Amino acid sequence: MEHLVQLSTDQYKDVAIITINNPPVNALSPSVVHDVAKAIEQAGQDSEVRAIVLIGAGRTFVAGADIKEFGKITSGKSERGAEFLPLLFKIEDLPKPVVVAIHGNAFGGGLELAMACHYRVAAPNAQLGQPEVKLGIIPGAGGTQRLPRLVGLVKAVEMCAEGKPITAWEAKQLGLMDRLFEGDLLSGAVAFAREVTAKPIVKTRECDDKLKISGQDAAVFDSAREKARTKQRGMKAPLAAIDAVEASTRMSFEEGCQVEQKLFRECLFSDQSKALIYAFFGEREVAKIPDIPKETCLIPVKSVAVVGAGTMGGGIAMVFANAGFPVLLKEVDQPALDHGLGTIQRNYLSSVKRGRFTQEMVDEYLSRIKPTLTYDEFGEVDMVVEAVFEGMALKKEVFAQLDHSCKRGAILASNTSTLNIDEIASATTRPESVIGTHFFSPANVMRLLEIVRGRASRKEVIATCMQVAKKVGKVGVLVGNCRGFVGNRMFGPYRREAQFLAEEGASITAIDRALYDFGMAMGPMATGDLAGLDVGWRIRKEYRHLEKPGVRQPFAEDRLCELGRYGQKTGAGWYQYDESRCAVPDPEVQDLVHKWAREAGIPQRNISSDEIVERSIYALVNEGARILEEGIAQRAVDIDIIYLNGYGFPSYRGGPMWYADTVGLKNVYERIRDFHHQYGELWKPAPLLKRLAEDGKTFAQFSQDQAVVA
Ligand code: 3H9
Repeated sequence: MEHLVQLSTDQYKDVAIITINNPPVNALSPSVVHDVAKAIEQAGQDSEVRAIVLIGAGRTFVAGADIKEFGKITSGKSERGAEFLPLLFKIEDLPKPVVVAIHGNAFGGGLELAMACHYRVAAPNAQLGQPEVKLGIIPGAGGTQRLPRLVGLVKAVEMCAEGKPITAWEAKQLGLMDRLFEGDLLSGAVAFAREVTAKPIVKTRECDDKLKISGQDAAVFDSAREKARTKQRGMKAPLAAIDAVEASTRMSFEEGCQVEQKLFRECLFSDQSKALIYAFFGEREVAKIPDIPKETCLIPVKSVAVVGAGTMGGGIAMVFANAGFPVLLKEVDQPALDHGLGTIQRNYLSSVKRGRFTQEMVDEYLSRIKPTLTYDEFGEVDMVVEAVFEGMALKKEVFAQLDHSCKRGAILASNTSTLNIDEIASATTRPESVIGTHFFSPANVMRLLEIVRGRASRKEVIATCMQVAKKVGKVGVLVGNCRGFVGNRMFGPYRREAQFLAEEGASITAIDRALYDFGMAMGPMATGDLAGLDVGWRIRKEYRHLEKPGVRQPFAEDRLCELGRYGQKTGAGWYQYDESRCAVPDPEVQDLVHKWAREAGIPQRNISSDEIVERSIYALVNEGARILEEGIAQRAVDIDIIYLNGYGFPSYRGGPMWYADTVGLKNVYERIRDFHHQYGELWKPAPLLKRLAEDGKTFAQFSQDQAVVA
């Protein structure tokens, strides 16, 4: 086995080179830290060595502490990790200059390591950051104390509290980087190290110039807290990170590190951090499909076509164009095509205004989208995404046409959000090439992509779609074929309960407020208004014949639709909307719902926010348990990643299944059993939930057990 850390010298033997080699991202496991410490000591004692270069092997410098270790620490299985902070002091105190050479990422502990070195040089593509807050923790090895000393308070607070990385160029301007090398980084770093041997050593921890607090600086922390409370609502780590940086202005470096340590440990042992770390690994796990080996052949996808230039089709075309794919965009007639292109242009324009893209970038993206009214050029493309109106007959017509026009081997994907992918595939002579790619609206913004596996979908087609998802910046999650797939199937009961609660007397604003306070990006009523209440209304009408007689069904939303209140698009739904689409509570709706409920004989009562949350979230969990047992979702984590990326579920709660595990499945099951007794059939506990609750197990354990069996 290769050593995790290698010590060598350059050809003149006066510069030692310490290379961290812990693929894939050189995470600082306790063994790496131990070996770096040994190498530093050895190089320090070598009388021939006048300077040291620290570099990472492979694709990156160091992506941070080894996140896997955190779980071992919080579960009491490991006490290691305490050697890192002393190593940083050791490096800083060395009488020989230590130059760190950064390529790829210097994240978290990687940046903390770099800041303890005396000089930093980098390749221009390097990125530096303290992204710990995204894992629910804060920098834990002096990052909150050294960073403000190098970049100043304002930037340090921003980097530690928001977790966004900066480029090497920005780092250079801020004083975090000493030099950038376009060419070979190692030789540049070695030459630089030799150049600085004669200079006096400067320790970052002793540079207090940038910490001087002026009247204005004091406000930095207040406004950072204010921003954190709105932009990272509900999250504890950003506030802790701000406290830790603020400590650097009030006390010595050593005392500041102690404050940081205390806050770091509080965060590390919090439920939020456990949930966020679970989500970090979950996002990577969903890319792994048990029955599709890593080496599965991929279909080369160099060009795509999108059928339908409506809201979804246009957004999907943008997604591909932004990622470098030439896109054919097809509509049925010129006015529809012009309308679709107009929307795309307006969307791009607003991205330029918001500073997300430059005009040059947008010109390039637009040049990749080729409008068309025919299927004439479809024979050339490698993948088609159909995004026409949601109706089976129309979808089948389009797929029969695609079968006729596309080359063999091309991927034929449908953006359906509810329809049966096998039935759509049956309109072709090649169901093995047909698959669902369910984008979420707005497609160019939402990260989630549900990839729907049809009965006949080939493994190569699935593996390619998962890879395409990554290429276009989406989190692809493979799901099975059923009505609504995973996300929308669960969302049905969730929104059903919201309506029931309104019909039983909860106010519309109280329902939304309770779920917003739970952490959802939006309450269920406001979400309905945003998506359009008519969408669900149409689907319910189509499937009414499948409803069991005698089982309670919500009616308020259908009645609102009958009154022409479709939500934001008609200026009124559960709420009223002004020009800026700002929701205003509508007392008339509230009165109407009460009147309808009384007429239907539904007793009115006060409903607590706890009940609102339990009924809504447990409705998700119960349906999720069915989906899991049926194998529609491969693992509990797949459901969670869908909810975190497509439905505004708070990341610090890990997703509905993880959340249920933390509440305890026994508690969740008992509550659902109560609801079953009170509200009947629709609350029948999922058999899997019952079983796991009785066995004292979690959804996560169930998924692990399944993996072992497979
Ligand atoms: C920290 O540093 C705390 C400090 O203050 C110290 C306190 C004492 N550890 O994402 P990818 C794995 S906290 C362990 O697919 P990419 C990842 O799971 C840390 N494993 O690649 C995956 O494994 P697999 C602060 C890690 O190129 C593989 O590496 N740092 C770690 O798309 C490839 O990853 C962060 O929060 C890790 N630190 O993106 C940075 N990082 O192949 C977290 C990655 O088995 N990492 N892995 O699925 C990232 O943001 C991205 O991984 C990165 C590369 C941008 C680096």
